Order: sequence, then structure tokens, then C-alpha cells
Amino acid sequence: MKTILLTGFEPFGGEHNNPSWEAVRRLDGKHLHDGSRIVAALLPCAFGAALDTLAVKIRLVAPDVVVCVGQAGGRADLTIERVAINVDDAPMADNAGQQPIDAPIVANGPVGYFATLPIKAIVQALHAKGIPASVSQTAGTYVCNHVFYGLMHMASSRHAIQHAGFVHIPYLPEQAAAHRGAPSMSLAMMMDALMILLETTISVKHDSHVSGGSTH
Ligand code: PCA
Repeated sequence: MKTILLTGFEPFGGEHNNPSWEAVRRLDGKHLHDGSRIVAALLPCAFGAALDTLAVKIRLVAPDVVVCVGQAGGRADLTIERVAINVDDAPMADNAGQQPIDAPIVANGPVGYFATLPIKAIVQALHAKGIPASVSQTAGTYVCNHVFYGLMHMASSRHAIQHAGFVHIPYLPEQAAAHRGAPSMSLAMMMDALMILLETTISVKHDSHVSGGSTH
């Protein structure tokens, strides 16, 4: 039985809600098939503060698995992030009014970290349930990548964390209605997808050797 820390973000960029928190908060206290328990936490959409909050939660919850979830408006499917990079380059101010440009997240830290989730097996498990999903080769350079990199940096020295990674999810239908032509996914499907992702993470011993790559 494991403890899973699952985080979502507060709304940003003028949105009224953030699908990541809407989905994650509804999974708080839920159990996986083996009895592992989910603990949900909300992160501010702010450089620095988001990682401070995550660090406090990790200390309090002592999780075996940490998965952070964020909104990627415009993406059409659930994207399992492969790699976090050591740079903040914000295309817009965060919720605290900060807009770092080309700043390292961890001074002298490694250029990048790979997620320690079975990203290919997760995509396969989601497809098997009819849920659109793919591996993503970039989590961007905004607050989500910042949190992903900071999480992997913490996990690299906290060996109790067996798996850690990041997932981007599309807009909710009600958000897409305000962004003409933008793709969306229902809240129920997002919640199912996150449960499948976690079940796969704790049950798969070796990730699938299938391509999740792209040419761009
Ligand atoms: N998405 C943003 C930050 C918070 C969120 O939900 C991002 O992709 O960086």
C-alpha cells in the first residue's frame, strides 16, 4: 500500500477554473485497487511558491508516488510528460506577477530530468480504455515545467519517492466554449484517466518498449 500525492493548480491566465484541480480534488482520499491512498493538494500558479508548497506537502504526506497535473489549453489529449528542463521562460506573468526569463530553476542543476513514471505503459492503458493520450516531449517553460523540474530534483535526493512525474490535461468543455475551436475533455474522463495512470504506475514493473516519440 502506497501513499500518492496528486497535485493540481489554481486557475491562471484569466480562466475561472483549472481542470487539473477540478479533477484532482475529486480524487482526494480515494483508494487504488491495492489499497494505496490518494492525497490531493492545490498548488499556486506562481514560480517559487508552487515549489515551496509542493515541498511542504511532500514533507507532510511522505508520499511513495507524486504526480503533478496541469492544464495545457489547446492540447487535444492527456499528455504524459517525458522530460523536465532547468529553465523558466515565462510567456506571461504568473499569478504573483512574476515573469522570469531564461532563469535556471536550480542553479547548477542538471539540464533535465526524466519522469520516473511508466509513460508508455500509461498511454497504452489509457488507449485501451478509449481515452486519448500521448507522450509529450516538452512540458513548456512556464509554471508546470518549473514544478515538474523541482519535483524531479527533490525526488532525486528523496529515495522514498519511487515514481514522480507530470501530466498535462486539456481544457474542460466549458472552458473550450470560450476558446473557439479549442479541444476539450470531460471532467469524468479526466478523473478516470488519472485513476488509470496511477493504477498503471503502481502495478507496472517495466515500462513498455514501444515508440512514444514524435518528429517535432
Ligand atoms: N498550467 C500551466 C501552469 C499551471 C497550469 O495548470 C503550465 O502549463 O505551465
